[in-house]
Amino acid sequence: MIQDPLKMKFFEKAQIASENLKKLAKDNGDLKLDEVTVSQMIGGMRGVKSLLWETSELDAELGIKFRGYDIFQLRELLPKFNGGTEPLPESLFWLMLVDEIPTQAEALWLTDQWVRRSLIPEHVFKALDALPTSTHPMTQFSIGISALQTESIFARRHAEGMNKNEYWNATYEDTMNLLAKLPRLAAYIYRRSFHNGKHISPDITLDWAGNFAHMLGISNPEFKELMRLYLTIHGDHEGGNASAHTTHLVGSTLSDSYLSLAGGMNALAGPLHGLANQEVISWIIKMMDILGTETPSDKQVEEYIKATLAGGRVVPGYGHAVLRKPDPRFLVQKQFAEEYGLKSNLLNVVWQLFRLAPPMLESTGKVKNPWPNVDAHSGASLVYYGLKEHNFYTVLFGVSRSLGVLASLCWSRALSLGLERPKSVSTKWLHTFVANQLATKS
Ligand code: CMX
Repeated sequence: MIQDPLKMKFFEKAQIASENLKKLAKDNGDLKLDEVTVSQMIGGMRGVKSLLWETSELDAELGIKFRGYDIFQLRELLPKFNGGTEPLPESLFWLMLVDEIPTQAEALWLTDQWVRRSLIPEHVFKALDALPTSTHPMTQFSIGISALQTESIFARRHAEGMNKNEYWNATYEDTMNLLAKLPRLAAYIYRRSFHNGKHISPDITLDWAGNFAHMLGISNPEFKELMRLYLTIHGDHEGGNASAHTTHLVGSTLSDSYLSLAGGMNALAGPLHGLANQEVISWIIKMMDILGTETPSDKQVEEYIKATLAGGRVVPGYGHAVLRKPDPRFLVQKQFAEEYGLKSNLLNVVWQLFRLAPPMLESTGKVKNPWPNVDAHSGASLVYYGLKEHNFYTVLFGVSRSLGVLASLCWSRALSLGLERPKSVSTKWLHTFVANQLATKS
């Protein structure tokens, strides 16, 4: 019945997990997991344990672990392309979906699957071409993903009366098809926005990330390796971040993979989330412009940080809602730059900021994590290889993040997780509640 080895593994594992979860809910459904404080409600629900997410887990000190493996382990252990140095993002998807590191042959099978599924219908390109080329690439990306929804197997089968036992299957098919198409969609947006619509045909002998690099138009083989690493390390960050949570929330209504991912990408496009990678580079380049130098002194950088803070703005690329140490995704990008001998004034400033910004942020007395996050480094490496259009950077993040949020959507369907519908209250209710609690105590 099922010809697909990844789907077969997923089905077997998900069936067992689903039975176990049903039993857990039946036998222990009343156990309390957490309590919510007033400041958590006002401050964006930090730390409230209320989501199930199989594909990765974030530790405040150690950073992200994908099915138990950290970034540095995955850089070693995941299959590579043609003896290269960086992991294949396809193999991260395999790991996240079925909790097993794929063999080289399994990873290449997935590469081939995504090549076969990568064709984009003409109407999607036409929808994009109807937009001004100045439209932000993330807006185009979201529209492109929504336009692809015509291809949804889940939506079609649901309209035909699909049995709910088949939801996982249709979601898996949509996810595989959508992931296969994303590099072509993103490259199309890049070339129409910044290269006069001179598009580059896919190279079907390449892997998912390598072909993406090729279609962007950057031929340096090192850039392909950077893309493999980039698309791996941004792949997932557990379930509570805004893009993951949004994809999950939209998906909980039984919206298909396309509509769910478009929602998630709209969340990623915010400056406090994925857009920070564009903001970091714009912020540094603005500093260089203002100072009239690409090699600012420590004192000049400190003054610029001070002015940013005094202006009521955040230092982009620094801080995190969960992490309390330098982001390993920042560190691995630095490691790549050092190993490949990347040298530029921009990279020097990124590393200068790593030295200067944390103590300054710490001295504000309010920033909980003064360390760099993933976005502090990524742009400088991209500029080094010639990808200089900053407002495209969040699309790269989005292509990668789709791996994790869509693997998770498959799990949400397989585990029959419920429609999200937390309880809301008004500020009036909250004030009354607090007053009553205080009155009872006194
Ligand atoms: N620069 C200046 N102030 C910062 C700061 C930064 N980089 N990071 C946090 N703060 C401030 C917050 O704005 C907040 O100030 P107020 O009390 O005046 O509102 C205070 O410090 C406490 O915030 P926090 O608890 O440390 O951080 P949050 O969990 O509220 O926010 C984040 C986390 C990422 C939104 C925040 O650190 C930030 O705005 N960073 C810059 C933007 C950025 O790099 N975002 C990318 C994050 C990674 C990603 O999702 O891609």
